[in-house]
Amino acid sequence: MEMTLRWYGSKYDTVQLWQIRQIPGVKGVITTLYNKQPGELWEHDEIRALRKEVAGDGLKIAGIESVNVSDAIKAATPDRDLHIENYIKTLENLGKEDIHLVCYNFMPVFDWTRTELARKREDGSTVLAYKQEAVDALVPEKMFETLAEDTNGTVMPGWEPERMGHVKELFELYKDIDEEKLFENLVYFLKAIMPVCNKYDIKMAIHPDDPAWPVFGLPRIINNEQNILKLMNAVDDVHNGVTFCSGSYGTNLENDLPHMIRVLKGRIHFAHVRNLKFISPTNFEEAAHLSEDGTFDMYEIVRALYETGFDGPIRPDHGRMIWGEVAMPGYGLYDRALGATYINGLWEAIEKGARARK
Ligand SMILES: [Mn+2]
Repeated sequence: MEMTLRWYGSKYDTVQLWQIRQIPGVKGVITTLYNKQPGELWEHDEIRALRKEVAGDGLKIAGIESVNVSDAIKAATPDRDLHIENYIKTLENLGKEDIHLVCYNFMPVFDWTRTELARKREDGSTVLAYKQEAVDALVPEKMFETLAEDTNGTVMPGWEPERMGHVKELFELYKDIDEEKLFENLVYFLKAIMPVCNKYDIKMAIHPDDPAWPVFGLPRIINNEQNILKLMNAVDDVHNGVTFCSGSYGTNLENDLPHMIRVLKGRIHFAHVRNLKFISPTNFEEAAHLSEDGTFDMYEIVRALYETGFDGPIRPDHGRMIWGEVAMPGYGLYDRALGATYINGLWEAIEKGARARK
């Protein structure tokens, strides 16, 4: 595995590349061109400039999270083929800059949903949290407003204010799209981009839906073992792969995370490793990475990745806000650095234990 940290770019992130470089074991970042709208073309020189900036601080781009898929592609509107053409050219430009991993998601309207961005825990740290009753009490248009004051002045991916201004129209776009139709649109998209992925060896890694059940009646298709395997089989090419996000698949306690990792062997190209603490099955908060702070057995998750030969980029995921840091919720430096160090420790112990037994 290759330990990385997500970085939003010098214009948007409170965390700097030089700080990331000082986290033990982190040699790469997962980043994006944050100013790009879904469907828009990423020019070759823009990607080159980003790569050079990252290299200037002694790091590499280990992957892109995300090249966002537009609602036109997800909902198959008349702009779909134009946007797919732009996506293909973008992948080609990424390949030319030696970038071989692209994370994306296929969630309608909302990239991910939390109902609190700063729930206070006993130790005074704050975390993102989700409570189904809070969602049920809201109309979707109000979702962003309820969160807006807790963003610490940052723009959160998937929750850009200009996008949220059009929530009603977005819902209209998806009114006839059920799970089957959404799945068909995803397969259409993947089949169209596989040739360029093969040419440049670009591994597409779909991020699961978060939470892993329908929110506001919107369809969910990447949420459990059965559905992700269905997608792997529908486009049976190694470049059609998975971002294994423990914190997203894990929102549904019925998902057996280590087992899912094992059945997806060879198709997991990117891993997001984090822990959740459940108060009830539909009320959870994002814990520290350490097993004992949450609900998941992080040792078993990392062991499953190790034993299936996972060799792609891995990153700690949302961290708690600690030590007075002011940053994008979930994306401060301190707790993610602790998470990276913890995962590195698990990995070293598992690897050396496995070697000693040979
Ligand atoms: Mn994730």
